[in-house]
Amino acid sequence: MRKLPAPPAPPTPEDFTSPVHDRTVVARMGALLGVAFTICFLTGILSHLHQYPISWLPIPTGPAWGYRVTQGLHVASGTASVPLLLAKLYAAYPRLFTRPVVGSPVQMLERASIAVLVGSSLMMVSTGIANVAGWYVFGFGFTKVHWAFAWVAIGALAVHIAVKLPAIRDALTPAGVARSKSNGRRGFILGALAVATGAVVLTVGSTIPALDKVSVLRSRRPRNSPLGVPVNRTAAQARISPDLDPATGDDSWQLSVRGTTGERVVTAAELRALPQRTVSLPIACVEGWSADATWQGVRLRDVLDLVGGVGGDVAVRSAEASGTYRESLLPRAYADHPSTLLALRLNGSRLTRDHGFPVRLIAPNRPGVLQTKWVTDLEVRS
Ligand SMILES: Nc1nc2c(c(=O)[nH]1)N[C@H]1C(S)=C(S)[C@@H](COP(=O)(O)O)O[C@H]1N2
Ligand SMILES: [Mo]
Repeated sequence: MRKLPAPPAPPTPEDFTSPVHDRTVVARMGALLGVAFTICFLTGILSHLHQYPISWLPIPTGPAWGYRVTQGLHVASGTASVPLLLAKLYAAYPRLFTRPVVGSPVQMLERASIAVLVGSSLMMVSTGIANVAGWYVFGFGFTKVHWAFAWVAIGALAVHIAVKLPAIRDALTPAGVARSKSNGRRGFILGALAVATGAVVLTVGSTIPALDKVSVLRSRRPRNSPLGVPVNRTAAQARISPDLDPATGDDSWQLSVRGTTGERVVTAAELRALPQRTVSLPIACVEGWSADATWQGVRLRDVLDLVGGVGGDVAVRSAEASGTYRESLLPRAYADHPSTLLALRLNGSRLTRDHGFPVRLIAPNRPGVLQTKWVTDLEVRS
């Protein structure tokens, strides 16, 4: 009887002969990815602090464009990480075939941290991209999951760097580079960088108006939107009563304001009788777009002066019955800021229903999600 041929042995890292699978390439790609992840992580923490403020770590009200820049960087660095991550995984994957599978404790830690790092990184970029695309396929709260996995990813990254530090150092020293089979494979790395840059350029027009035409993959188009600002959630989506309509009910609405000296109703006519101000402030949406705009309305602090002044943080509530962003909390320093308005007009026109008619909040250096539309109710929390 003839013996069956033995099954082929699994490959070993040495079977992958492309010079791209080289430790210097892997280490250099890792360094680039590390920069992108760090920018993304730090700007993400800032965004989280805006949305879930900590009393002992107040966020400054300026510069007015601050959140626009950090959120733009967050989305751009997250976008750039996708090709960088794929390139790094491609360069490194032959190491999956290192045997034994379970080696020394350090090796086990190394493998486990890589599994967690790769999994959580993919989770971060996929939820982030889906969010920017406004595609809520995942049946969970985006912010909570994105936030939790960010810590998993950054923790696994710290372990990964710590475990690999000797190897990284070795691969990146001049002697290490000289010993590597590809001398760092510059073409591959520059190619990955070019793709990353291209991905950013094709999308960053949602934030940088000058690149609007080039960014064919951008998620929003401020310039083509009515009143020059995209709408993230329409009045219909937010189930705002059709009675709140500039065409029919422009004078029938009112605000309820509760302050340190009591509660009162402020009518539309009273609000219009207060000094009207004009400010230039961006809307910077966490979903990856931003736009400059000119707003007209009354200072929030002028309204609060009717009920005892800015005596604390201010809860800003809307006509929206449910929804995560139906209400926001405005820290005291923001409520007191001269640029913080209850806006009645946007870019020279009366607010449309979708932009928050009759009145909406606009404050400097603040995420779009917290610029509450369809405001009905203010409450000072002293
Ligand atoms: N009440 C309420 N206000 C809201 C929202 C919302 O869902 N409900 N969405 C916010 C988000 S996510 C953004 S980016 C801005 C967008 O304002 P715009 O639609 O006028 O551009 O409104 C904010 N205000
Ligand atoms: Mo937003």
